[in-house]
Amino acid sequence: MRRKMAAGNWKMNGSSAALSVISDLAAAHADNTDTDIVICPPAPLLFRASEIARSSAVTIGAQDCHSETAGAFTGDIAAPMIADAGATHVIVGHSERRDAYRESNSDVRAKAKAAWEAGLVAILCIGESAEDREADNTLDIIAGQLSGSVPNGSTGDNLVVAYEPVWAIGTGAVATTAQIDEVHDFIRARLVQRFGAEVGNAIRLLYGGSVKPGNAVEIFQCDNVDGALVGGASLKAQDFTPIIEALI
Ligand code: G2H
Repeated sequence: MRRKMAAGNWKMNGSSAALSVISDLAAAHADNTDTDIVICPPAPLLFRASEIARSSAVTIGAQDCHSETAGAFTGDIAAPMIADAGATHVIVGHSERRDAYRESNSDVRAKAKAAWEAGLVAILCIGESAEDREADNTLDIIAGQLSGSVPNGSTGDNLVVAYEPVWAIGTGAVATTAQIDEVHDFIRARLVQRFGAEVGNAIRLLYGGSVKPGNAVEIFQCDNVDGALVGGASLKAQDFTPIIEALI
């Protein structure tokens, strides 16, 4: 049985005042031992967020890391720094970074490897564009992203793959359960083929892209959906809580 996961990606939103969302979630889910709840705030909030979440059901993740451990990389954050701030997870390869910063599959692979070396769980994002889907290339794109972005050596629990169709991110458009099933079953098969049944079946698969309280229950009924990576609806405890509860 894979543990369920609800991961919130705050993107470039939030301030120290928003950290009350973490204490609210921790209080609301004090008895929740079934679901991993991960909040990924902007980097300046990581340390305080980790302090607030300490000993609660909430854990903290970063939104990106550099592939090197230190050096002359102005503005970047190394994976060991994220761990040092008390976080346990890091998102790598989000489509916004693949797009805005031209991150390639090999860049994402190096970041995931750096995350593992720092003892972090990598939440590795993949997903096709609207053009890819219209051209019926979805599974080819997913296959290429998986083979190119996922490093060798997954132990199962150090990797979470988030399928986020780019056309569904922040748009309100959600993939149908048939579309989610098709892609998640494909990802699972590829992971089992590459890492073997034990590891491949242990890696959690999240769906992301306009997940809201109103659509979470239906999405979570898909066999190979182990949770969600949630953007906008993770910014308020009252929106994120029903999504977490839909997983329990
Ligand atoms: C996709 C998702 C979070 P939203 O980026 O990763 O954002 O839920 O706002 O579509």
